[in-house]
Amino acid sequence: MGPEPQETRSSARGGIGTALIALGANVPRPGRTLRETLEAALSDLAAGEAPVRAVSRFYRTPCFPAGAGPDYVNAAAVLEWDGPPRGLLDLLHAVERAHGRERVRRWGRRTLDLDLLALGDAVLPDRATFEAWRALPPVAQSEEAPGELILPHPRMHERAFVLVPLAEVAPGWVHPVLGADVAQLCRALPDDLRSEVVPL
Ligand code: PH2
Ligand code: MG
Ligand code: MG
Repeated sequence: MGPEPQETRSSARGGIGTALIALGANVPRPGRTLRETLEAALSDLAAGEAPVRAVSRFYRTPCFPAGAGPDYVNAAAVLEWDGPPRGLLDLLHAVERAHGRERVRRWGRRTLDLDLLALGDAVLPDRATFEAWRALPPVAQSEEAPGELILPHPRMHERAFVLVPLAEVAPGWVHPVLGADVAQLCRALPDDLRSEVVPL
């Protein structure tokens, strides 16, 4: 077999084998800045069979929900991943653990959070389940966590700390349910939310 056609390997097109991830941290590890933790995580991902194709700038962002914790540093990246979704999730969790992440409380303080936002144009486990999670009222969102992988991430299109960095590395990725690309989703956010996301 020859090399894969160029278009399936391109980072920004959101084709097969393209994973979009969000990186975040709001508790520094001893002797490291938040940014250094995210940079170390990106090196680990590259070493762990998920080549990193593009990385956004690093941003300081107020914790969501407001007042729930210290500011985060957030970034977004495009990875190459041709295996099953579960394998990538396992890799992300392994890298989180290697950087001191303990899964104690949802939306708690964290030394490293790696969220899988999308894998190509996959909708998992199916459209109806995605829609049910997308429509979850805000109170239930803080109390319920899906037991299975939902893709795209059901909140990604609402969050400036995800979309602003993502718009740098995958502006043309089209959300397979909403039908808008990342640049459009980002522009649709309220100005005040977008302006809270400030490059380091
Ligand atoms: N992640 C959370 C909860 N709140 N707030 C910001 N600013 N950035 C995050 O990455 C973030 C958050 C849960 O994963
Ligand atoms: Mg998160
Ligand atoms: Mg997470």
